[in-house]
Amino acid sequence: MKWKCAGRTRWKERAFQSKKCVEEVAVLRGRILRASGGFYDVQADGGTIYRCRARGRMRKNGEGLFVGDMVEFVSLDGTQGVLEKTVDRRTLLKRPAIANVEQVIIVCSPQEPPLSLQLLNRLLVLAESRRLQPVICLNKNDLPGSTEAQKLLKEVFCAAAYPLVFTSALDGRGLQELRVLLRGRISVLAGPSGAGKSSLLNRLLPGANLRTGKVSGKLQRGRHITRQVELLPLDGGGLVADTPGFSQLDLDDVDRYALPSLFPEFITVSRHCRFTGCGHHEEPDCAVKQAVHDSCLPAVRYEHYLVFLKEVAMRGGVR
Ligand SMILES: Nc1nc2c(ncn2[C@@H]2O[C@H](COP(=O)(O)OP(=O)(O)OP(=O)(O)O)[C@@H](O)[C@H]2O)c(=O)[nH]1
Ligand SMILES: [Mg+2]
Ligand SMILES: [Zn+2]
Repeated sequence: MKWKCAGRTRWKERAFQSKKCVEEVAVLRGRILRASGGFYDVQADGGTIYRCRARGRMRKNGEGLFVGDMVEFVSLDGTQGVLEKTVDRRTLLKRPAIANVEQVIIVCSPQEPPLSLQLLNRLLVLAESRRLQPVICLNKNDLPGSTEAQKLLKEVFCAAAYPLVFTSALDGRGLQELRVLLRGRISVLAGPSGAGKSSLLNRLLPGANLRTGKVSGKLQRGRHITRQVELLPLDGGGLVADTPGFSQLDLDDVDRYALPSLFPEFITVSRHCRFTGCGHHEEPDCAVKQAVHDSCLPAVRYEHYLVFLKEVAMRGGVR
């Protein structure tokens, strides 16, 4: 096979050499932190980062390689390597495409952009459906309206018992709490554009230098600044990925019959519903509806549950 570019020839030769002596060379393990233009930056167990290419066989078989994947690779010269295979992929998120995520930090703000409980509930449902631990992070607590927003979040999410953290990337409040929640885990930051995800990471990781952007004045919307996905190593262990913000998000792979179980506060109460597998909608003697009526469960969570139920039911809902 002819190779047009000398650089690629060298890669090919070295990859071939490494294949020949793969039995003698120690196979290393590491995690893909970023992927770009056919190269993968892999952090080995010891912490060194190797720039790798995938073995031709992997590319031919179309074996997907994702940021977050654990891989086995052969070192070429201590800085470059050849990926041999992925190991133990436990989970794979589609958007953003990251493997093995454990936790999602949902970043929102009291204003710029304004707090949307429906978007927050939607993200919580998506996190639950992928079995990720959700954390709610209200950022921009230096802005007016943050005390009211904090109170609202405490009320709405008390029954679900989601961890809540109140931060400001501007004055640094709450960052220590956030650091503790991130430690030792693989997390992604998600949430609307402009809520301050990249700004928070720039505060937590001063070397990260992630691009941030102003929220547009009139629409109070972010400008979708972050585009690429990468995992950033945290001091003291753990990895965190910034993700692009979004304005719309559909529940396209949420199962209609699983939806009630994605609202954790409904689960215990639903034991008292008349029907097992109650959809908490038109069924008689529904304990969840009764609890909402008696103000024992937050009305806004139930209201959004019905919105999502309609959405997934209209789509056919079962998968
Ligand atoms: N007042 C205040 N402004 C903040 C805070 N955090 C971020 N900002 C500002 O909010 C704007 C958006 O911040 P980004 O960090 O780019 O937001 P993002 O969530 O990463 O946005 P996308 O990448 O578009 O999803 C910037 O002008 C930041 O300076 C904060 O805690 N307080
Ligand atoms: Mg960003
Ligand atoms: Zn019910």
